[in-house]
Parts: sequence; C-alpha cells; structure tokens
Amino acid sequence: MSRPNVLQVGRFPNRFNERLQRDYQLTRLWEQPQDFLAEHGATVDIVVTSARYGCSAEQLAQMPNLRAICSFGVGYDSIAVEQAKARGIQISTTPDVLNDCVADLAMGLIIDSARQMSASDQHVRQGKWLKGQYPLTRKVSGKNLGIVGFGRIGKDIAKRAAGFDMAIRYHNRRQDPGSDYGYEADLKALARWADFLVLACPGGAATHHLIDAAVLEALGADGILINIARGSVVDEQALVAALQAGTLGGAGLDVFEDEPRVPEALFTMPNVVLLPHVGSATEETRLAMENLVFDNLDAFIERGELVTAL
Ligand code: 8YV
Repeated sequence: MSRPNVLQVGRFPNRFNERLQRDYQLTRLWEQPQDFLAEHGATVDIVVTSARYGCSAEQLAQMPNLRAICSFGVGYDSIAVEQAKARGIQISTTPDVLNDCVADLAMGLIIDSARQMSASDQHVRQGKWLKGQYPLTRKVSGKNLGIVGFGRIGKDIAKRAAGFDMAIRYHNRRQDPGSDYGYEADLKALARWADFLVLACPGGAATHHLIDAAVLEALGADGILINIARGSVVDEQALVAALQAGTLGGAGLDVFEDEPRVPEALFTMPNVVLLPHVGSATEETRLAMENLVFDNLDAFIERGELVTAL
C-alpha cells in the first residue's frame, strides 16, 4: 500500500501522538472541521482509535474505503465490529500486554475493598487515628472467589488469587476444557457461593447489565463485587441501591456506566473503592500497548495483515 491515510480519532498521550504524527500520513480528527468525515471520509484508509474513543457504525459509513482499524486497548465494545467485519475491514486490539496490570489491579481492589485500605488511609490522613482505632474489616486469604469471564485476564486473576489460597470458580459462556477450576453455568449460583465476585468479561450488548439486582442479592451482605471489565456489565443503579441498603457488602470499581461520572452516593462509603479506569495505566503497560498499535499499523501497511487481529 502506498503511504496510506491514517485517521487518528482522539488524543493519546504526547509520546504516542508525536510518533503517529512523525511516522504516518496522519489526520487528527479533533483538529478538523465538524464535517470532515462527511466531506473527506473516503480518503481514510486506516483508523487509529482506542477502547475509549471507539469507531461507531455512523463513522464507518462515512469511510467507504476504510481497510483497517487499529485500536489501543483490549476492549472493542465501542467499535462497530459487525459492520466492520461485514465490509472486510480488519480490526486489531492490544491483547495480552495488559493482562498483568489489569489482574494486579483486580487483586488490589479485592484487598482494598475487603481490608478498607483506602478508607483507613483517609482515617490516618484526617487525624482520626488520634481519636480512635479504625473498625475491623474482612479477611481475603482463603475466601471464595467467583470470576465472571474466564478469558486471558480472568485466568491471570485466578493465578494470583491461588497465591492467596482462595477457592476459585468461574462463569463463562462455555466451560474451559483446559482449566481445573470449577465451572458454574448459573451466575446467581456463583454469586451465592462467592465472597468476592470479580468481573473480567467483555462489555457490549451480550453482557449489558449481566450483574443485576438479583445477582447482587445472591452475592449478599457479606459479598464484595469487583469490576475491572466495563461499567455496562453492572446495573449501576441496582448496585448503589444494594450498597445503600447494606444488602451488598462492598465494591471495588475501576469502571463505571457513564465515565468519568461516578454516582456520588458511593463517595462516602468506606467499603467501596473507586478508581478512575486505570487497569492498564502503568508506564510499562501503556508503552507495550502503544508499541503493539504501531506493530499492527506497520504490518498492515507493509503486508496488509494485522499482528493481533480480532
Ligand atoms: C484503556 C481499556 O483504559 O484496554 C481496554 O479495553 O479499557 C483500557 O486498557 C483504554 O484502552 C484507554 O482508552
């Protein structure tokens, strides 16, 4: 392909922006007039986007000659995958390189929400220790861990949790023949059994509000929900209601339904840990994700193939 036109749909960190600008024939969508896609969409060969910015069916329709979408991130719920595939448009994401950090963060949220590290840190910083001890919290080691979504990240969470002597069971669309962990086809049954229910499944229509009031009720007053997947997987109103009523024991959340907006009702709950979608956000992992986007771009430009195609 002779010097293809690459469209970058949103801002990335400077290092990434600069390398894109330096090495490719690049257009930055946000610097263009509103009607850029309507007027010039036919000139776009490759889109560079992210799990956050996505690529909608409307955008796709405005780019009749698009051949590839290279996305920064492993989630593709914000990309119109079906429409793209129907047109033969190839899609790459950045799998695997972020598994460690997302699984690490899941463990961090398990420990923090149970042991209330963030809330007890506040206790010290606000001078409250001088007035009294922090209340007792909940143990992590040896507890039951239910994992929803047993893909690469779910398995890496299991690996870590095994080091905490946790009993592990999982719920997935299908049982994994390569795994010795117990498979639970019934999500509510898994929630009833679990002390911690960790969400590591993809977002999108198939998992929308998979965790509803009934699942939260099954998890129960001693149960803790951990979400490092997508906010859309949880009925957030039901989650807030269960936490307010005390029918759910706690939550550790890195993702929300309407990011960056987080329900304010959660702000004052010591049994809830709130993170600003930082699962993959370490220097090392973000650099690896960037490099994988460039590997995909280069492979597509050189030989029409993506390295980590969906
Ligand atoms: C990033 C993510 O926050 O990989 C994903 O799907 O959600 C995260 O790693 C995202 O890619 C940044 O846009």
